[in-house]
Amino acid sequence: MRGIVFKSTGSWYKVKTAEGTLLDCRLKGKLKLTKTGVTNPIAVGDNVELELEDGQETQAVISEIYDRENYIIRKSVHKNNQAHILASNIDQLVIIASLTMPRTSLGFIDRLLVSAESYGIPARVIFNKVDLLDEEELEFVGILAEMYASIGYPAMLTSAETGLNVEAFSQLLSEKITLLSGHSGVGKSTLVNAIAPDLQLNTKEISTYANKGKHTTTYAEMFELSKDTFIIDTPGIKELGLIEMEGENLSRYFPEMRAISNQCKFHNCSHRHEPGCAVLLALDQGKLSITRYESYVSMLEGDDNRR
Ligand SMILES: Nc1nc2c(ncn2[C@@H]2O[C@H](COP(=O)(O)OP(=O)(O)OP(=O)(O)O)[C@@H](O)[C@H]2O)c(=O)[nH]1
Ligand SMILES: [Mg+2]
Ligand SMILES: [Zn+2]
Repeated sequence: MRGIVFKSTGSWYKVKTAEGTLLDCRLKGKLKLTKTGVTNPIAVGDNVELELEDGQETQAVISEIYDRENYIIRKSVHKNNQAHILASNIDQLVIIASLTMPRTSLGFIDRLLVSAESYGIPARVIFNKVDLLDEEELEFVGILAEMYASIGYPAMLTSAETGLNVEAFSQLLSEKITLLSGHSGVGKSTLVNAIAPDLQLNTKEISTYANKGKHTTTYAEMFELSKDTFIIDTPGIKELGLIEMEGENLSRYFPEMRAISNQCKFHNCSHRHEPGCAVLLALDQGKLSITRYESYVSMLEGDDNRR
């Protein structure tokens, strides 16, 4: 029997079978051996083989894990050099951001986009809560959305409050497995509830957004919105791990830089100060976004620009 892992709570897993039954599962002993450096052997999104436990109808053991198409890791907060597989087999990353309450920094968005690039996962950006913006802010966020779209990340403005583009949001999730990410309080769960009221995800009034570490949603969990449409709601992720980037050029993960870096005079150009740099020239000519370039520099320098 085959199934998809919907939720992991330590040693138990909720797995949905192809027939649509939710089973409580544990791991068969031999599967507990984990890859070095990874704290969890099974992640949300994994395709697994199940065997019903003797005499049980709702309990099974996971006897096999099928190869992952991709997966996203998250560095463990507690253990150094330990990574946690957040989710696997993802079709797209949808970043939910908001300009206010809370403010999502462009650095945060760009970091997530770099992660998505490094995993080869298509990404989109949604600016939610636009009902809270004044005219000037609305214009600004419109320009941002156009900028992201122009470099390959379709972007859109939504409001779960007024219903603006909620239907379009629903459309873009259709028949895909989507990882939803974004700071706590930007409205991830509210947007999903708006298109799938039956799910009744927990949402929360937050009086202060100063502490972006507090999350209503506290674990990654997969939800089925309709047949073949799944979302993985995550606790407002601070950081997605990057695929090993040592010795590689970070600008590879900025598609707009990648597109022109072969025109730089030096093949290993860092696009910071080198003569004949096509990226610096394009910046000068207003062909590249300054905020994206700033994110690039800040990531190169290892700054924490996530908040
Ligand atoms: N004005 C306005 N408020 C919104 C909108 N979307 C969500 N909210 C409110 O923002 C608050 C936080 O929403 P949640 O959906 O819980 O946020 P979340 O992103 O799921 O947060 P975590 O689960 O903590 O990561 C709630 O009070 C929502 O009602 C919107 O478009 N406009
Ligand atoms: Mg939530
Ligand atoms: Zn260059």
